[in-house]
Amino acid sequence: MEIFIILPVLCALTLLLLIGGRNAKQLNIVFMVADDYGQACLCIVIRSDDIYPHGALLPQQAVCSPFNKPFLPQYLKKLGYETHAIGKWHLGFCKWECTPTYRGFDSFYGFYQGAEQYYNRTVAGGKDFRDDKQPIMPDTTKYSTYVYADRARKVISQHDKSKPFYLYFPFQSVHEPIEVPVSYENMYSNIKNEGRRKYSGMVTAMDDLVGNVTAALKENGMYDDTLFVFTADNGGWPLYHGNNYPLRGGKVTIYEGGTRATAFISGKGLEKTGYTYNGMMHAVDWMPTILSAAGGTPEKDIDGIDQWESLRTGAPSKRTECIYNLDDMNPPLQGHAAIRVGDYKLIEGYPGLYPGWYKPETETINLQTKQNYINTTNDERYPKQGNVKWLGRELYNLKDDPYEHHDLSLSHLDIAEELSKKMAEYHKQMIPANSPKGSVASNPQNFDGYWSPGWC
Ligand SMILES: *[C@@H]1O[C@H](CO)[C@@H](O)[C@H](O)[C@H]1NC(C)=O
Ligand SMILES: *[C@@H]1O[C@H](CO)[C@@H](O)[C@H](O)[C@H]1NC(C)=O
Ligand SMILES: *[C@@H]1O[C@H](CO)[C@@H](O)[C@H](O)[C@H]1NC(C)=O
Ligand SMILES: [Ca+2]
Repeated sequence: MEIFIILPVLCALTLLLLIGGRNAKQLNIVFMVADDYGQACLCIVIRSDDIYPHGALLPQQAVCSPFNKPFLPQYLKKLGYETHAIGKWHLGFCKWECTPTYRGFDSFYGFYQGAEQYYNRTVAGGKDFRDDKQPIMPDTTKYSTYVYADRARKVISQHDKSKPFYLYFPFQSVHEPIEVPVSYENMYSNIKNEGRRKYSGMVTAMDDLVGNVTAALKENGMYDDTLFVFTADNGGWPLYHGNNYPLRGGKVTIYEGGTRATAFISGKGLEKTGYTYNGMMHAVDWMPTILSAAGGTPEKDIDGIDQWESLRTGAPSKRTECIYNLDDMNPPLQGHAAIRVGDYKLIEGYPGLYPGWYKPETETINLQTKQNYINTTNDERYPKQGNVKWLGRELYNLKDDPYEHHDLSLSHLDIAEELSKKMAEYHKQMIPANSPKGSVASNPQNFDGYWSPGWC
């Protein structure tokens, strides 16, 4: 029963806690993040003295994650950890200082952009793969999960067992493009829709990769000292055969379908196990939580809350509210914002492109035809730039109405006002995002065909 998954959340994370153990020596930690499988990468809460990029970084943008705060592996190294990253980076790469081995990782194996082809490892007209700093091209007949499994086996088997081990594993799976070996696709021959059949195969390939990591840790005698975290960065993308039903919306919406995900933690260090944790947890809490599990002391002036004690023992969450997003840029007039306080969630502005409830494609029409979507061109609730008629406020009680069917913003005006004020307080702390136009200097043709640092 190691891998069992239910619906958890960005803002009210439901976690399965499995198999504990005593915390004698420093834990090994494996932090796995599935891409577009659930939980929010929407969050753009800007309240620092450095400038954050806006939204998902494009390959040509000369910007990366700011330098004013250390990354988790930088703290872990001070605690004696060996730190490895395998998979997707997507935190900027226009100069070496932005890249993984300059930001706390002893090794990196993967790609810099947000997505790429699973075999030929190209995206937006460039090749994208690295072994540490070195551009490489792994066997293009090999599906990427196999390539990553080989690397995981290598770093685990070569690990100096006298030191604690940290593996950050942001999976390429199950982001589009929809590609998978036919053997995995054939496991779902009952699914008529081709895209959904392949997507299902991709999930199983990812599952096997988790099994590979587990097996390698066992073979190397590290498994019993390891804490696992598995989560996802945002909801499934309906357009690319992901599914969040019965939750509303999906990736690129602020509804729960875009912001809840699957997650579990398992292994060493947990005291209470075998249950579902319903406390509120935000994606930014992982950093101080993992640091605390590793024996470190998180800084106080960060947005993330150290939830290690709560997760370890099953105590109530230390978080009572969270921001989903505060975005003034997209769309420019309505913005795009949401906050949760207790059971209530207030959305202000544009909720996102896919605001409906989409059943898995085995049951309905192919979503690529878009027949099942609200036509946002005609629906005055989803105005385009220039149309400010719609107040753009929705209020839900997520405890009673987790699928966001019943807007309470008019019937519970006092609660809506209260949440709106809280959101305005966060808003005051915001600084403008840095979202530069693409730079021609980024062109991979200048770098032997690879997306490469050296142009900012
Ligand atoms: C990579 O693979 C995709 C999907 O098969 C294909 O469309 C694309 O043209 C390939 N690119 C290169 C550079 O081979
Ligand atoms: C690990 O990966 C290999 C292929 O690289 C595969 O044959 C094997 O079944 C996988 N699973 C486990 C649990 O090792
Ligand atoms: C949405 O409505 C507009 C205006 O009536 C129409 O031009 C467009 O084709 C519709 N889009 C879809 C996807 O049905
Ligand atoms: Ca994602």
